[in-house]
Amino acid sequence: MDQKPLQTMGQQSGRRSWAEPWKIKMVEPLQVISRDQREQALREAGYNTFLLKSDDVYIDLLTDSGTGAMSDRQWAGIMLGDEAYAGSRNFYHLEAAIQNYYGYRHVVPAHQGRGAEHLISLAAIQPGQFVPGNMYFTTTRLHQELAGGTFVDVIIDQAHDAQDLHPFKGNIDLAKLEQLVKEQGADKIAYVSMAGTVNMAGGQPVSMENVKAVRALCDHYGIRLFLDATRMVENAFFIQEREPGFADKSIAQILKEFCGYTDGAWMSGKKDNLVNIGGWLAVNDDTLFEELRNLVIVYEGLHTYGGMAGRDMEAMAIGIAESVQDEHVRSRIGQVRYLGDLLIQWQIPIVLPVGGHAVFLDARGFYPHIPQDEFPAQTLVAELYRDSGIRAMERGIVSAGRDEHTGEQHYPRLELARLTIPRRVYTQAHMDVVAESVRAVYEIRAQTRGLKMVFEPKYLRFFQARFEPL
Ligand code: P70
Repeated sequence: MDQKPLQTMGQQSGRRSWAEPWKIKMVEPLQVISRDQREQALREAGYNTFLLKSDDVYIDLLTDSGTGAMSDRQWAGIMLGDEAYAGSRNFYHLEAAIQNYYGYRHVVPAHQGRGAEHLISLAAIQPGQFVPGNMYFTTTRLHQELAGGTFVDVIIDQAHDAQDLHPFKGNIDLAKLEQLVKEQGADKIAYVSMAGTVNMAGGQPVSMENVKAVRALCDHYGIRLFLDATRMVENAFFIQEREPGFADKSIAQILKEFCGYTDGAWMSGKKDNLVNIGGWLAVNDDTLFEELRNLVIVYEGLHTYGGMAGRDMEAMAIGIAESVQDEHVRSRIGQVRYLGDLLIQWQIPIVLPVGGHAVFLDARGFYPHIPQDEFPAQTLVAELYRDSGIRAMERGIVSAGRDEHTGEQHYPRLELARLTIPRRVYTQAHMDVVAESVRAVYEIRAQTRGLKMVFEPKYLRFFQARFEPL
């Protein structure tokens, strides 16, 4: 039998290979349970991957949130925690890192992203106002609604089409935004809520040109522009790669320029900032800052810790500096893309172009025979777990939930299963195992049946809903 010569990854792509800019110092053993045990675990978890025990999971691609590996420097920083109730030195390190890399004037710490979302929503939304944004995110929209606001999706249409190859599918559609402002009046717009790389669209970026144009429109109408900076570093990579004029700028320069067009940001530090827990809010306006600094003590903790231990703040300050290193971001997104490219070559339907933090499987492409209210993406994540113990996350109709006024389910066009890659945790070999499991599940797609929901919680139902096979 003829054997093809083996090729490295770089050779397969016609370039010199490159690798992660780190080596491994400590490992965490993994185990795989048997197929029968997985079947049982799935039943006990109500076919919801959020309800699985992590000991029953082999490769965990549920989320990139808080699941990254910290560096030796960050762990050293943990030992330097100053656990003073007030004025911890670690807070000042964190504040300086945010001011330096993101460029905002004032910093308010929070225990994680949704803590920060809660505060900004309370401070910046009057009941009855609208909050336009580039596609909803679950926790963000919920906090906007709990504060009395109504979220309006103003992302470009291409974002809702899994196959559209637009390089900046996270962009805001200026015409949609302006129409809303004209219809409602500028005083009915709380602020524009822009996310850097849009999670629910597949990790898709916003261009510098777009944020500039949105800024100009906001200035024209006197509206504030706030940024969900959770994965903004990854957004900066796409600008460097795709937008004319940015190839020679560093990720750090692009990040700071982008943030400079916005009035403030909230952050889940558990993603880009490379920590297991933490978040922050940062704004330029003095009055708004005073209000946020007052609110944080009610809901999170004193304004110099906001729900974090001193050591957590130190780890995040160091993580921020590491996160903007060009080599780090290139290898991080390179790994996501490696998995995506394998699936593309095997003609498995995924969201294109491959985004920053995850490969999103298009469940409609897998299961055209399963109607959306039989939960195709939920079915797909259950099938993947059954096949190999790999855990993914539903990002379709279950995540979209119900309309707060009518109680009707939202029917999002995107019905996706997210294979989310934690930062600095898994190897290329893990990605190969994942790709082969996705293929195995794809091959049996025609026999696969949907699910019915048998328990539905009131808030963010995807976390705790339970299902049974049809
Ligand atoms: C995920 C996580 C969190 C997140 C985010 C964006 C763009 C804010 C937050 C909130 C965790 C998650 C959250 C809700 C549903 C599923 C998973 N995203 N903005 O896995 O930050 O989690 O720190 O409160 O992506 O995508 P936090």
